[in-house]
Amino acid sequence: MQVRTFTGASSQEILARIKAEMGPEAVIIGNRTFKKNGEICHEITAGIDRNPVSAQQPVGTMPGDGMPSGWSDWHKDWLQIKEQIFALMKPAIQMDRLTPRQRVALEYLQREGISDAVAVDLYKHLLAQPGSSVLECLCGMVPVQGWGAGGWPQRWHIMAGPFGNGKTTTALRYALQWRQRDPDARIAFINADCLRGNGRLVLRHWAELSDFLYLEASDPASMEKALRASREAALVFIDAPGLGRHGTLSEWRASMGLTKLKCATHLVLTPLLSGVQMDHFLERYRTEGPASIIWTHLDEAASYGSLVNVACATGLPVSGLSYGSELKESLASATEPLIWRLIFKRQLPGDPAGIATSTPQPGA
Ligand SMILES: Nc1nc2c(ncn2[C@@H]2O[C@H](COP(=O)(O)OP(=O)(O)O)[C@@H](O)[C@H]2O)c(=O)[nH]1
Ligand SMILES: [Mg+2]
Repeated sequence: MQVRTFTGASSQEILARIKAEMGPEAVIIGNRTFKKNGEICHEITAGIDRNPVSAQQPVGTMPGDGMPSGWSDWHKDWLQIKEQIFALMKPAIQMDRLTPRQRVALEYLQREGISDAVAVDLYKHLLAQPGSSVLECLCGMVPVQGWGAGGWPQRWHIMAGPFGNGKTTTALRYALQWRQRDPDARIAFINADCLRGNGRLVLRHWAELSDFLYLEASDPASMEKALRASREAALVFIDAPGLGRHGTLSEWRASMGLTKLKCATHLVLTPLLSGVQMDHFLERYRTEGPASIIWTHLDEAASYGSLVNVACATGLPVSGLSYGSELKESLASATEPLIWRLIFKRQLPGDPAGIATSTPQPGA
């Protein structure tokens, strides 16, 4: 077994280094937190069993397969170990070092489901920036880039995410909003989820009603044809299918000849999923290039801590907030006040009380 010890200012950073340098199969053997020159330092010891098979292959690869054998078990173990480490670190949060307001806000967020890793991170941000409010720190941790021409100049937009999360509905709503602002805009839909009957009919129906170009692509040849047919459009939505349990978005893009397409990818997620399930999706739907998170089914969720967890885990900005099943008045372009009102006051973007312009003051 190869054993290495890593030190750093945050456990998140150390875990990322362990994963990058030793691979996802590394197992945490020990951890400790200590003070050095008045600063909190973290030390994590990790080990990896180098068996003959994995020693011959680069980390994370396997001939003829996207994942090494037993990868998903290792990944699950890894996530559990990670949570345990952060649970151990939680006592390192000394609430009495925070102001009463900061304490109330942090405790509230923990009840709303922010992960231990995010709680520790926020705590460290608050200590590092004395006098700053919780919202100031959170804004630095949760990037926002609202949907619209200003933030998203790309022509091609891939809508990705698990089945039923609202990819097709969201793309239609984005397109309808765009059309309202620019009635002459040419908008196209490439339905790559066209093997499922119901969603296909809905999309075709609305595309025809709204005068959007509608194309279908279930393989690389028809995708290439569809991309060519839609090149005059100002805005093209590629509606991707949900992936099987072992599929990844980058594999799907490669299989459809989309690896080099200069596009934005919007990951459609719902806070109804959390914990291990969400981590599993984020791992499989990882993507390169400009990308965002669109949160859907907000009207059905009871708490919104996962919006912060996912932002911290992926670094991706939130672009849209969907809060109803209708095509109209159920999707808002994301803004910081809308997000913080949702998290701290559970106000949906469409709530009359949520349409005020001020930002909520957590702990007030
Ligand atoms: N309640 C609620 N339903 C939604 C929301 N977004 C989408 N839906 C509904 O969820 C179902 C699945 O949406 P769809 O766009 O077909 O999902 P897809 O499989 O990801 O393309 C449809 O009945 C939508 O009307 C939302 O924010 N809230
Ligand atoms: Mg769909």
